[in-house]
Amino acid sequence: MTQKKFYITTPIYYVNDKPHIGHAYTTIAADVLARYHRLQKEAVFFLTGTDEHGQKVEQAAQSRNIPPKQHADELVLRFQALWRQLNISNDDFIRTTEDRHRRCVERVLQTLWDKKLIYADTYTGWYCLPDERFWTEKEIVEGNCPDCGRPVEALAEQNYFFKMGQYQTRLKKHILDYPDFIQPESRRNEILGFLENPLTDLCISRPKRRLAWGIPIPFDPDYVTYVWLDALVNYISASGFEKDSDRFQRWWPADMHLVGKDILTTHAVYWSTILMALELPLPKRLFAHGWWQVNNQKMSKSLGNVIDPVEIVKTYGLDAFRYFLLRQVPFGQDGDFSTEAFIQRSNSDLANDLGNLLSRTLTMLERYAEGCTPHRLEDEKEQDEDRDLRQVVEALPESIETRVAQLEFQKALSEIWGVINHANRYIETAAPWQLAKDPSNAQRLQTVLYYTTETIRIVTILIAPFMPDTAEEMARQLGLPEFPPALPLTQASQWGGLSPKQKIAKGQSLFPRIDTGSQKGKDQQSNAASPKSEAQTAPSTKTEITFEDFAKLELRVGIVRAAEKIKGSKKLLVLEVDIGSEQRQVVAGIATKYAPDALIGKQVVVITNLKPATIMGVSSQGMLLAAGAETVLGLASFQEEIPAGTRVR
Ligand code: ME8
Repeated sequence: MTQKKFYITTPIYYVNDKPHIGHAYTTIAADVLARYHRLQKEAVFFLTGTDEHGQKVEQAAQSRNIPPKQHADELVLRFQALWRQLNISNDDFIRTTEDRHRRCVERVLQTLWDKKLIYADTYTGWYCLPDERFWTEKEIVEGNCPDCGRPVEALAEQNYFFKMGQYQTRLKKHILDYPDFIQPESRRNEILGFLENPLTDLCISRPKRRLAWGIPIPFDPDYVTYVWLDALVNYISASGFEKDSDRFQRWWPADMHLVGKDILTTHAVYWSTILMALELPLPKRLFAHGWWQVNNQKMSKSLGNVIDPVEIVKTYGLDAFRYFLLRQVPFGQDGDFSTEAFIQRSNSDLANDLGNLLSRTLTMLERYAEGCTPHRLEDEKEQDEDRDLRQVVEALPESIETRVAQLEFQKALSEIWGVINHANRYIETAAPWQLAKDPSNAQRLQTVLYYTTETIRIVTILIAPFMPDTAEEMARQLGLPEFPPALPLTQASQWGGLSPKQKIAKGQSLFPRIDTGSQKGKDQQSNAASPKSEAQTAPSTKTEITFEDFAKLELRVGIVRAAEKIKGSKKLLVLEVDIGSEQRQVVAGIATKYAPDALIGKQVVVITNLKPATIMGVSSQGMLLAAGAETVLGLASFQEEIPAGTRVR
């Protein structure tokens, strides 16, 4: 059987400035897909690179008073260094100033010229300088570019045009015949809407006197190639077009072009029609993801709010960053980056849910299984709670496969975290520390340990494409004999694959909690964080109390078993909290900070002797300890696994 192949690309980024989180986003998403398909044992070709010609780059070089090639040579290093830092597993990196690319662009132009699909004409119309795009009178909006909103300028000049318009019907038919070609659906409809208007021909040259920095047009040395035609060709020049036909046959068409929504038209329309003219198959899928803003503002140099991925990763760690970007918003939709949201996610999902699950399980294996992975005991009857856990875990690999195929990264991760939280609840219910007290429960204890460890093994495999370093570290601590697994990911993550009697190696916690207190200093330097209210941080002016006063408080460790919003309130949640001896209903003003689902299985500290109160018609028998004043910043809890009901003093 021939090995399935997967060819995935990112946009090639302009080297006019250093990369920011937007660039990191597309490239990380592509990396997750590349890794996923590699773990499925497919042959993967993952391409990224840089777009080094055109006006933007020429201007950036001019502003630094250096030649454009020198500028590109310097800037490209930042992209390459960032991809190394972000653990990007690209197989190739193409620069449009490389010979292999230039030759390919020349060949494309010559072919189209020979086929009489390019002609010379005088262009009169409107031009958007920053976007390097021509617009018709009808397209511009009150004298501004319909794309970026900046003023357009009137232009009349002799140029070369590609007969793009003649492919309109064919392109429309292709989009209709292949519903998956452009995704998400809303973007596909946008392009279909765009194609309702007559498709004009595409100006593919720029006179050298106006722009010198580009690939010369092979049949007219007075012109250079339009930067978009130049750039789009990278997808075939890097995969062997006209140079290595075996290689090209193997990889083309690309299985997936990942792009931001800003450059969908150039890919869906310009690129598709160029490929039609070259008689080459179109890419199988084109996915346009959403846009990141920062604290609900557009990222821009002038606002000084551009998020530097290098800084984020240095401060909070790589996998927390990779996780946040893909977990926070559905891939096709726009997202908002704030340090607060980042820290909250990292602390709750990574430090609390995943980190605690691993560390408490390893601690139990050390204590109750001689520091080894457990056996499954065949004669122990599976109890309801075991079966429930097994069934959700068994359903996971296939579901993740579907999610990843649909680029539903957010859903994939939230399903994995659903299982992590289920396992945390399972531990609470099965209470291995109680079982360990009575030797007659030895078999039951081993079974509980097996179910927990097997769940973590499967989670480890499934998070590997998203968080490769974390998965590797988890595999090491769990003593998995083979990582990444030799079997394809969906098979390796089937229930029952845990090798018993492997020595575990409990290490440092995967994700130390980010201390929001110490974060404050950093936030003040960084525009990424939203300002905190004074009340959160002002020194206390309250009067002193005696120890006896303090001793009146009864504080206990609790575990949240259920949580839901209170209708009509933005702030309030009603929780069922297990405090050991009983389950308490507690109303807490934490809904702006925590989604109800994120709280299930979470350890909290409860004031258990507070007089019951009725809040918005709901009875509350206790209170949770939390940091923050008007805005809750986090719930108090412990790093260690502590049984529900334990006194806190
Ligand atoms: O357009 N949110 O390069 P470019 C999400 N060279 N993604 C973002 C983003 C944001 N705020 N900002 C940038 C070009 N991106 C051309 C591409 S391809 C043949 C030529 C990401 O440096 C997103 O993927 O302006 C977007 O499409 C791309 O960076 C634009 O990068």
